[in-house]
Amino acid sequence: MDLSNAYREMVRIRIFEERVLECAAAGQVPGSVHPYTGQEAVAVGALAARRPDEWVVSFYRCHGHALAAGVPAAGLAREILGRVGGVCGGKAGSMHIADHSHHLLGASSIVAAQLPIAAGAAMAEKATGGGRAVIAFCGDGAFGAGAAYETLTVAAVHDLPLLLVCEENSWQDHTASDLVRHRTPGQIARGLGLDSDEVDGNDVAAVHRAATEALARCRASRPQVLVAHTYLRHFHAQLGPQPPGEYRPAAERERWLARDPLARVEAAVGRERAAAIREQVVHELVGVFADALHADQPDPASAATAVTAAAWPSGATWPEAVTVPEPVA
Ligand SMILES: Cc1ncc(C[n+]2csc(CCOP(=O)(O)OP(=O)(O)O)c2C)c(N)n1
Ligand SMILES: [Mg+2]
Repeated sequence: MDLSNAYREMVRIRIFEERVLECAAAGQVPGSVHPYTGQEAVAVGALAARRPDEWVVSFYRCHGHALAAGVPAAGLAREILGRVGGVCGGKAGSMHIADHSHHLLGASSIVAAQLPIAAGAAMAEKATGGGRAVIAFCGDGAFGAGAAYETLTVAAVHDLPLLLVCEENSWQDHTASDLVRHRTPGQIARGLGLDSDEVDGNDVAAVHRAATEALARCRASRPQVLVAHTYLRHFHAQLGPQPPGEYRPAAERERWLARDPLARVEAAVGRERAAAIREQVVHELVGVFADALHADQPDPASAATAVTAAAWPSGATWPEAVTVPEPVA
């Protein structure tokens, strides 16, 4: 993979998220913000391996996935700030980013709710025979939800071209994951009969390699789970202007923060080149946020528009062709 490009994408996500947190601290973000800082190598590495027409499905920590999927920073910033010109008209907000023009199907604030949606998209891809995979992201906490078990079982039974990238950051909100589970995501995936691989989620080239291999198997209709080990640089979420207090052990934080995914690529890219890339990105994003903060808020009269992908045709009825199979004796 081109490490300069990967570095640029990762720095863009890092600086974008830092700017979003500044806006949140200034009371400019409606609702909560779940920053992606520290986990940039997962989105960038995994999505560099997808074809641009393969669908991506995300969860509330979705800004990094959106940028890595090619969603323009300007439309994303306006969306998070609740402004006209946002990718969802400024009405969806931070946790529910969707941009179908970049094959980002959507993101969900409900833990694991995005997984059955991704399986449905994978089922459609399989039915239409396009040979494309669907990439879904989730946190490690999603593996405690029933929807994840159901999705993985359906994916295995129907050989769906689904790649689930699990971002294992050892925490679920302010709860340490090991307090609330007795099997890891990889063990659960393998127990349900799926292929599962583990990767250093702070090493963008390693994530890219693992995702490339997983996607090749996926496109041949073998669902895959890729567990990427990583860590949040900031915290779980910020609701309103006040950041949360620290909830993770200092020694654990220090250990992980010393393995910063950006610093690890910087050495390979070269300090001077990295500094130049960073400067360009800062310049771009200063403009993006200045523009977004000057944009209007959506007109309340537009609240009920663009809520569904297509209007249900007037006078339409439910399809009659739905038949209920006889129970098996
Ligand atoms: C069904 C459901 N239950 C509880 C919550 C509250 N909640 C929000 S984030 C979160 C933790 C999820 O952790 P994880 O999946 O590991 O993702 P991370 O935040 O670490 O990226 C919880 C429990 C929710 N959003 N949805
Ligand atoms: Mg987690």
